[in-house]
Amino acid sequence: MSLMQNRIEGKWTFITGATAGIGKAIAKLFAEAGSNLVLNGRRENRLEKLKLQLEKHYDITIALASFDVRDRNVAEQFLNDFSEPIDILVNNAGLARGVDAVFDADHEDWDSMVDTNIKGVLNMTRLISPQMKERNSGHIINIGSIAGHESYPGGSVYCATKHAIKGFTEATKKDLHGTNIRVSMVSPGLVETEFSEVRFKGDKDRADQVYDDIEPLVAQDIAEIVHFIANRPPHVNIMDTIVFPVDQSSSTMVHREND
Ligand code: NDP
Ligand code: 8X3
Repeated sequence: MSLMQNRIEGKWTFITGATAGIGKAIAKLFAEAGSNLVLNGRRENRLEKLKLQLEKHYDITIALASFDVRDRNVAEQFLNDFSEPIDILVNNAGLARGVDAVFDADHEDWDSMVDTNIKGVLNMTRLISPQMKERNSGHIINIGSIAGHESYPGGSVYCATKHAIKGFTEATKKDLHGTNIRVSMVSPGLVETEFSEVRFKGDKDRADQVYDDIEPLVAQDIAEIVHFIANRPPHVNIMDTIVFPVDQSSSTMVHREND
């Protein structure tokens, strides 16, 4: 068997949050591997641009699913109208908002994290897992975080949402016990994407400081791990992958060159 065997060519992969960062990098890598794609995100213009770019280079079919993963009805409508089987679901869409302590954090920030990071994943999994179960085949890959394995000050609700994803991923695997459906999670540390800009509400300087004097992970690093997980032989289920930059040893232990 070749190490390079391609098991995802021709499959349909649904990626949430494909307009930026990790989701966009997964879309590019899976396109290169010949997977057909359903690309989700709220910024439709970005999805259209990505579709054009990928279709120019790869002989694959791409559908756009421009909706908010928090909106269960719109997601359901899309999936009712979409006739292709989803082989791989990558639940990637997510965000952090703010770094306030529990006693003075903003309710709206909390709602957006809980509704996107938890309920968005619940919505998509609930809507897509029945067809996988019916076919007795499929792979659900959730993007968790190191924040789902430990907690840090200022990250209470973000960490809570990612702990929820860890529990949900494990329980989903158990609900599907005895089927051929695989359920996996990837738990990254610091990845330089638009994540910190979103967390600091557009304050680019503050966002840049997160990655100052370290060599952070880049979205491609995580995309390669997602691809590796999806491309394993059908009997192999990678449950979780914790991945840090070398400069990071825990959420709060970050080695900066000038330290
Ligand atoms: P980015 O901000 O670069 O990308 C986030 C993506 O999620 C965008 O495509 C955004 O698209 C999408 N998104 C956000 N809210 C929604 C929504 N309600 N409906 C649909 N799509 C949505 O961040 P990352 O790429 O870094 O984040 C991707 C995932 O990785 C998240 O789950 C994050 O928690 C996780 N993660 C990130 C780490 C990091 O350090 N960057 C580390 C560990 C985990 P749009 O705005 O167009 O809707
Ligand atoms: C994102 C990584 O350390 O900001 O999940 O929580 S961290």
